[in-house]
Amino acid sequence: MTIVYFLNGPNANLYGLDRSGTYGRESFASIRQRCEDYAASLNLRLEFRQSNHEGVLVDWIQEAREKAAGLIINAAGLTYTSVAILDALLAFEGPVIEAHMSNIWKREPFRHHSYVSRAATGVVAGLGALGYELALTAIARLIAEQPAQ
Ligand code: DHK
Repeated sequence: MTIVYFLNGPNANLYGLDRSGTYGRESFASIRQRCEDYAASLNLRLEFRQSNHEGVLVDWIQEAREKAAGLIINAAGLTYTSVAILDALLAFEGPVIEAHMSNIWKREPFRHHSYVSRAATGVVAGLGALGYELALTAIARLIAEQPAQ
């Protein structure tokens, strides 16, 4: 079965609990379940993970090089700072989708520059967890359309 890694960065575990409402009311556990169910309907095996630690995310991206056909990442606050995550993503050969719950370009200027984007095939932002389902749709299609090795 085709394996896709969906990696989530710092504080994503707080979605639904954040009082500003920026990331909606749905809990991270519920979003995860929704993504797993949707991935299964696309015949994808999903590795949906979250870490607050940059090095752990780098390790998972390196692991994905060996195991995954595609990768979706919401690096959260590390999007704007992490050359290490960018370098790990550049070493990943399959399609990469950068995902954000919020529309990062509508927010503070420091969220307008993404290191992740340099390694991303495409970007989904501002659509909440719906964007995660769209990212899964896109990655399934991109993997299926890849030329045979
Ligand atoms: C999530 C975060 O935690 C923020 O640090 C980013 C991103 C935006 C999101 O929209 O999912 O700036």
